[in-house]
Amino acid sequence: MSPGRLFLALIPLMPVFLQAGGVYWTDRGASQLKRMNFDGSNLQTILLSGSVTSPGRNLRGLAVDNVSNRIFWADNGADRLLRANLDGSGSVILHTITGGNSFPADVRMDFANQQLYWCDQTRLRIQRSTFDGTAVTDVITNAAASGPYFMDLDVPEGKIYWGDFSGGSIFRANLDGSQRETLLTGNNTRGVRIDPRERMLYWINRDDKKVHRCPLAAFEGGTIPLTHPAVQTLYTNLDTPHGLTLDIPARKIYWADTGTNPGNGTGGQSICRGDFDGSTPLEILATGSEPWDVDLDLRCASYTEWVQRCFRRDASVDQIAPEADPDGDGVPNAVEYAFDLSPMHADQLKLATLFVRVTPGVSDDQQAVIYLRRSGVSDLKYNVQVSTNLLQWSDGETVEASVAPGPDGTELVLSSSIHTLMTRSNHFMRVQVQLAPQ
Ligand SMILES: [Ca+2]
Ligand SMILES: [Ca+2]
Repeated sequence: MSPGRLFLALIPLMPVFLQAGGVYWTDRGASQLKRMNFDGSNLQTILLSGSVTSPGRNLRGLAVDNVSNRIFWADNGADRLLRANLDGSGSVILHTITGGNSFPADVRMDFANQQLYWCDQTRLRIQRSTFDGTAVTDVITNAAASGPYFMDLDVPEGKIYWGDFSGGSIFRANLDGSQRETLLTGNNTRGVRIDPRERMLYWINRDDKKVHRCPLAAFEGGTIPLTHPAVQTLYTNLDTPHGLTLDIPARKIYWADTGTNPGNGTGGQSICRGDFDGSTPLEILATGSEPWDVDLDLRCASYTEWVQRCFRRDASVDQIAPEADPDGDGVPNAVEYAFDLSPMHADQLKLATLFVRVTPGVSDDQQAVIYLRRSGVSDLKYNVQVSTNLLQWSDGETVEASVAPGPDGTELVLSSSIHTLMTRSNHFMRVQVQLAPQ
């Protein structure tokens, strides 16, 4: 058997349905919801056209639901959680916090359990509800003396991470609030995110005006200070950095900067982008009045959009070409696009996995390949081929046994050979990717 292999050819393809992704953010100063392309182009104000026409007068956290094409956000002016379709239609108030003295801040989503989480800074708690705003439940009460302010979820690991408003700590607990830990001290947290793939925690410190990260392994021995040697500094000399989000496949970080310390650093009143390892200078993608939080819809409808997502705006034409391999990992950009990999990082992930498929009740086994495929794109075509000699490859001798939804507009495809191991002693499979001319 051979490992899954790839082949790149260029052919024209017919257009199909497109769903572009992009960057969504709250502009607290302008009381507006914003959307733009990954490189900051095509900046738009989202106009609401449902049961509310104003997003609120004190906008805070925002989260994108690219499964159902919706955005969720918090308005600290009227103490509400709201929702709208990505185009602003269907806007609705999900939940209004009654009793006064509340401050809904960051919002995050648990898609596996269909739950919306939010921090309530002044009521010192983290709460959740359904995506329709019903069944409001306390998750963690007394989350911090100064109140929880920014948070993230690691649903597969059953963890919630949050930072407090002014106490200087980042905490972690189970999703039911048990096994609470203090991970970090000495940090005025304004944005925290987890990368489950590399077990890395990212956060922003409003006081030192920096973006930091640290391997989760460093917290295994208990609480560490910001000065711990395992804490890395990615970006410095910022203005007033706030909300933070990650593009894990592309290894990019995005953050908002409210700009409330004008003249003190770079990126004020802007949405900024950098690299996971801080290896290239920050990019200022767009400016606003007081950007407060940012989130991403990572779907890409075309190679051009993927380039905007994965490369710096000043990348050279040679670097972004489909046949180029700027990270030197042997995978050309077109294939990095097809399998949702990073074109600027030598990926350790397998492109496709080949295995023997055992079907209960069937007397012989078949080879099968499993791979990640973009759905809803106009310029890619995937084709699984088989061979007995690695020289001649045949189409039409595989069956798509299952297609399961993957993250961010992808799907996980299991394709099985029609030949059994009994009838073919030499048997190879490969996934062919075809990209339309750019
Ligand atoms: Ca590459
Ligand atoms: Ca790569």
